[in-house]
Amino acid sequence: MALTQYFILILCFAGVLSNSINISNGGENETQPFIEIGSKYYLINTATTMNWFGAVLYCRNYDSDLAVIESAAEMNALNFYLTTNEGHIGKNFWLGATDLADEGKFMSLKDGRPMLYAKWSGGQPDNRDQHEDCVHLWPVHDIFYMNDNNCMTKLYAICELRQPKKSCDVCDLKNLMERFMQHVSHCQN
Ligand SMILES: [Ca+2]
Ligand SMILES: [Ca+2]
Repeated sequence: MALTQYFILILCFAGVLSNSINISNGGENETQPFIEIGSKYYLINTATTMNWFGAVLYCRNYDSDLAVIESAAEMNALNFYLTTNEGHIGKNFWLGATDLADEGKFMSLKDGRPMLYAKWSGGQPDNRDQHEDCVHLWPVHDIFYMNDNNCMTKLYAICELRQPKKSCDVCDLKNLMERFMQHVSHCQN
């Protein structure tokens, strides 16, 4: 039994190490086509418009989630990028927030909790025609704000990586080492 546990631990340990090596060797290529904007890595799709559900699936296909803006700092960083990089201004981008489940209560798709941050455009969210349940970035005079829109409207998508911080790999390794040391001390007792 103990031998099996050690074997599993070694396999896990090897897996963590190989991940770390890939990241250190991969450098910037590791996160492509994601780009670092502020504290997160985003994939900004400007090739194909899709409805909100299509945008959710599109991001999942890249092991990411439809972006959820959680602070003014994130909003400002994204706004700056979108308004200073050609080809983004004038476009609308779906975000990972919706009040589909409970009208008026906008929830984050990422964690199922209420949206932490919102920068609504004037008069929004208005649930126009009682049919606007999905949140998107909307350029108003070249600055992006949020608006609720019909989920079937075809817009572009912004995805965000789930664990953008490379330091998380260090956390995983640290946790694994702690578990390993606990196991060793348990065996010695
Ligand atoms: Ca609504
Ligand atoms: Ca609206």
